[in-house]
Amino acid sequence: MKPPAVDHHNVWSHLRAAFPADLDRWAVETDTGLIYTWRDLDRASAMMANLLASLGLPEGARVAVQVNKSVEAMALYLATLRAGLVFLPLNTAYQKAEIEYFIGDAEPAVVVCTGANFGWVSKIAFKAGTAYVFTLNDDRTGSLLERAVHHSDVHAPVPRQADDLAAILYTSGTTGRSKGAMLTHGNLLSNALVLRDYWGWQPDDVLIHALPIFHVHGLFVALHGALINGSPMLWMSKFDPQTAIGWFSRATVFMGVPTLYVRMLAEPGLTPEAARHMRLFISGSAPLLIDTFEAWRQRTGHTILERYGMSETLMLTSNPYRADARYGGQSERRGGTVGFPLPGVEVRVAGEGDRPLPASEIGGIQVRGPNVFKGYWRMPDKTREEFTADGWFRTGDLGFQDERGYITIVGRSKDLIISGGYNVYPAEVEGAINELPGVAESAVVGVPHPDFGEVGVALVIAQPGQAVDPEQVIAALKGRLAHFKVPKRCYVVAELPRNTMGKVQKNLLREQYRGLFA
Ligand code: MLC
Ligand code: AMP
Repeated sequence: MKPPAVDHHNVWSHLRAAFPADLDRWAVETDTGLIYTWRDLDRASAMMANLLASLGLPEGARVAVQVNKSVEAMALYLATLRAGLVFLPLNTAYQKAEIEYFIGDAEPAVVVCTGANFGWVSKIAFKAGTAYVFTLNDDRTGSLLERAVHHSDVHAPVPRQADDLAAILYTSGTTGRSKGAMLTHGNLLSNALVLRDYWGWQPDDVLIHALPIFHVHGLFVALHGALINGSPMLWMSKFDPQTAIGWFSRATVFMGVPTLYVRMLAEPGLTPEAARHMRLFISGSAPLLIDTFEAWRQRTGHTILERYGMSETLMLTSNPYRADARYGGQSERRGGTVGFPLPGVEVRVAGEGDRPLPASEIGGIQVRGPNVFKGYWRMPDKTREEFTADGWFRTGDLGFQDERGYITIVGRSKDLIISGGYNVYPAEVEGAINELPGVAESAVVGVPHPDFGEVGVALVIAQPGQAVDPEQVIAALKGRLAHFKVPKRCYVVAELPRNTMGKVQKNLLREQYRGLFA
């Protein structure tokens, strides 16, 4: 039976309304061979939502989650939406000090972690005032499920308005402190609906879900994309190129960061025949090299569709899936570009004083629209800084829009490294290095890497009379930071190049070390 038409903005209700009429059809098949029906997703998220509701949490309470990818973890996300609470996903790579910061800053009422981490996570959480800590493992065990099974599998979603918070996603800060981007039900819903139309989702589509579900790409773009079209998913707990290629014959849509495409290209099984059943390959979260774009076309006969987005804004631009009437009917997916602003999303390129620039001139990319977040959690000053006086959000990306309307990103004004689709802020890593014994100063820069696109390299200056061992620097950082943030190489140097103001010239360092992984 179809649920009634939705008269409010709770994203869950809109996803649920798109479920197929026959709830006993398959919705998810995992790489371990488990099959979940649409009814399973509905019941599991209802039971968890009833458990959350039974806790009597205040309006706007946060549910922070650091667990391995599983269908139950996805159901927990859906349950949080259903219950009208705020979902706060955390990368499984984050370590103690990072988790301590996020929990201290967000003050979640509920924390869900793996059984293996319960000891240290619960200690941090209870100290920060969290009322409930549950466990959830990727083998369908843990106290969350033990408690949820005692609750009803029927649940009426809590009505939400477009402006109500749905999720907080932490993005690292340029000055070290991470900021929580507050996303509303209206943000998530508008983006999901736009992408469903722009990427031409079909009734018989099947998505290969290969990304983690703690960032925008896997959690919103991929998951919402399938659910709001009632499309089943082949579900990979951890990306494996051979499994992905093996699934192409049963799927139609794949979404990945460029590293996933690079890894699949290294597989001899990647052929036009293997990819014949596929309809669409989408790439984003980091620049897709033109070599990868072209190699993919040669090896599979498919042209990757590249799009561009951010945690604060969800998806902003996309190459066309088919002729776009707004841009003279152009339908070409152009490698090296991120395409056109999505319908309803305004994009401008601005120069000095936030003045819009003419076509083809490089400037800061600024955006406006129903997709743009509400602000940074408890950082009104930071929020104000990132918006122009006339209400545009400054992305920190540099680019231009050509005469044909295509946008190209040429760099970033923010000091940021994007490694395998994860953001690494040099300021945060330098801060951690500078605290190590014997270190006077450091600089971290991104250099090209064949697998991750870009990785960090650390240059360290020792204090006078002190010896610093680069390997010990790396080892010490691995105890403090998520490992993807740890520079892949470290060098102790006598000095760093500086400009006349004394500022480290990172462009010279990037140039000097750019061949390191060639
Ligand atoms: C893992 N490692 C990385 C890394 N991923 N190092 C640098 N960059 C990365 N991205 C390191 C680990 O710390 C570890 O080091 C070693 O590599 C092996 O770890 P692994 O877990 O086995 O790695 P693997 O499974 O191969 O992971 C690689 C990956 C993963 C590419 C599959 O990074 C990934 O899923 N990336 C996708 C990120 C994503 O979803 N981004 C979307 C953000 S949303 P050690 O030292 O411990 O041995 C966004 C907005 C938008 O940006 O527009 O979409
Ligand atoms: P995040 O803060 O993790 O959401 O990362 C957002 C950033 O990723 C953007 O500001 C861009 O710098 C970058 N990004 C996302 N998609 C692309 C793309 N297709 N090409 C280049 N950079 C991208």
